[in-house]
Order: sequence, then C-alpha cells, then structure tokens
Amino acid sequence: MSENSPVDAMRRAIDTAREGALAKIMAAQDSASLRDLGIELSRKTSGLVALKGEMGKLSSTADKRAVGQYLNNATTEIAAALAARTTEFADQELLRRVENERIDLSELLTTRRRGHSHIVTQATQRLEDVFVGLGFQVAEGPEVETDFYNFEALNMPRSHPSRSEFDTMFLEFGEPGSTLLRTHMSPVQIRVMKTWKPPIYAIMPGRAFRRDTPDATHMPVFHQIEGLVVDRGITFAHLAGTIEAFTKAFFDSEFTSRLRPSYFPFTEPSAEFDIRTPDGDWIELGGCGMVHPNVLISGGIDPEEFSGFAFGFGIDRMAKERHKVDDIREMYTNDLRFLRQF
Ligand code: FA5
Repeated sequence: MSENSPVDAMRRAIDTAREGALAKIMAAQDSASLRDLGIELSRKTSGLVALKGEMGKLSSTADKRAVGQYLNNATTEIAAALAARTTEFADQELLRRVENERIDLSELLTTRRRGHSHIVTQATQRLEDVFVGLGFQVAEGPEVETDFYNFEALNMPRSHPSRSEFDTMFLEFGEPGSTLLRTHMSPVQIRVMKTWKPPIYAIMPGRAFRRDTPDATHMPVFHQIEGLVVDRGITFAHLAGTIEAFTKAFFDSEFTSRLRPSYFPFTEPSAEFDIRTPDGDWIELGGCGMVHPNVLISGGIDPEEFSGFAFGFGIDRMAKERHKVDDIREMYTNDLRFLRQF
C-alpha cells in the first residue's frame, strides 16, 4: 500500500483526530469541562465519529476491516483516557471536600460542651473535701437495708412512733416489712461502728429514699451526708465546734451556725442545726446530737468508755442554697441549659 492510499489517508486522519482528542482530555481543568468534552467527542461532527461515516468511501472489505479496527482502537484509547482523567478529578475533588469538611475535634476540649459533674455530685465532692480536711474518713453502706439497721439498731423498735415520720419504701423480700430502701444515712453509722474500732471520725454520703411527694424542697430520692464521731471524752461542744468549722469552710467565713433543741430517737440530746447567710437569713440544714447509748450498744461500743456525736443533712438542699436554686426539682429534670450553669 502506497503512502497515499485511501487507507493510509484514513489512518493519518484517525491519528490526528485521536491526538487532538487526547490533548484536549489532558488539558481539561475539572470534571465539568471533561464531561462537556466527552459529549463533544461523541457528536457526529467530531473527528473520529465523522471519520467513521467516511469509511463507506473505502472500496474493499479488507480496507474497511483494517480501518475499522484502527478506528476502534483509537476510540477505545480515547474512552480509556476520558475514564482515567474522570477518576483523577473525582479523587482530587473528594480530597478537597474532605479537607474542607474536616472538623477540628481539639475545639471540643476547650469549649463548655465538654460536660462536667452534676451540681449534686459537685456538692458531695466538696463536702467530702471539707470533712477529709477536718480529719474525717469516708464510709459507705448499701441502699437496700434491713429494718434492723434502718430503724431497730437506731433505737426505733417496731412500735416506735417516730418510724412513721419516715415514709418508707419497703421491698417484697423476706418477711413483710423486713427489707427496705434506706430512708436516711444513719444506718451506715451502725455498720461503721460494727466494723471500725474507736476513735471513729467518719462521714457517709449517699442516696436516701422516702415516699415524699416532689415539691420545691422534697424529692423521693435525695442525698444526705451523715457524720459520726466516737472517741473518749466527746462532748456537745465538739459537735457545735465541728458544725461551725464546717459551715465556714463549706459556705464561707461570713456564714455562722446555730443549734436548736430537737428530737431524734438515735441521739440524746438532739438538735436541728441552721446556718445564717451573710444577708441574715436562717436556713435549716439537718439534724444532729450526741449518739444515744442504746445506739452505741447496737454498734458494739461500750457507752461507759466512749461517747460520740452524729449529724445528718440534705446535700440536695445544700446545693440548692449554695447556688440559690428556687426549686430542688430543677436539679433532676436533666435540662442541660440549667445544669450547664454550675
Ligand atoms: C434524718 O434523716 C436524720 N437521720 C438526721 C440525723 C442524723 C439526726 C444523725 C441526728 C443524728 P431528717 O429526716 O430531718 O433527719 O432529714 C435530714 C435532712 O435530709 C433534712 O434536713 C433535709 O435537708 C434532707 N431531706 C429529708 N427529706 C428530704 C427529701 N424528701 N428531699 C430532699 N431532702 C430531704
């Protein structure tokens, strides 16, 4: 075949069209222009497609087959180049998007969204810190208690009228009325006396349960902190001094405390203690007194040798007063707008 044969002429035309198309593909700057280029190349008037139409001009079947094969190869090569460049752009665009949408998580470490302890947990930890600073140790006891620890060992036998002051939640377990959710933290006093030896300087924070209707100052599940001191020669003056030292450390030095005569079966004498705010308001915090000799005996301690004092107050109410929250229920609705303030 001479250089000027129709087949050669077609081949050269195919080469030119192919190279032109490949150059355009390489020159495309983004996937949108590549897509337009793909459409343009498939138009009837575009190089290779137009050449296909000219094949009819070839005279022999052998020529048609040879040129047809050449044209197919060129078309395949262009399609592959288009596909490769399309993938290249898609990869680049994905990378760019990932880069743009990157979230800087280190921000979370510095913003308020980090989360923190609940207002009542904070109060409990602060109470523990203050009392540990005064030389107390922290003790724990179970939330499900027996009648013995919650009442009987605390000088409240079955018929005792003051049992009715604790609206008790009983569990269906064992003898009816024998198992309950502790109504206060005082049962832990007995557990501590039975397992530790005097001198005892203990605080016992925890959850207590009563059939109380929720209102601004009551919850059916609430928190108390109990304190117990048993040592030789402990007097009421030690109790008053401890309450005063605690009040100043927990609130601030502008606060003072006072004790008012009261009654608890497990202490004798007993008192309520109030704190006075710098504004002059008196706020009732809890009960206290000298541990009743019967209670020392329940705990296995000789009342002739040792004496002690105990106190117990509501942590939720203290947190409420410290942060001037109007209603104790606010602390348990889990509204983050409220909780984030503390
Ligand atoms: C007692 O529970 C005694 N065990 C305290 C005590 C211990 C006295 C040691 C003497 C010696 P009382 O029932 O008053 O006492 O409760 C003490 C405090 O718990 C209350 O002053 C109050 O702050 C808190 N409290 C009681 N019931 C609730 C409740 N339903 N919701 C929130 N706080 C409560």
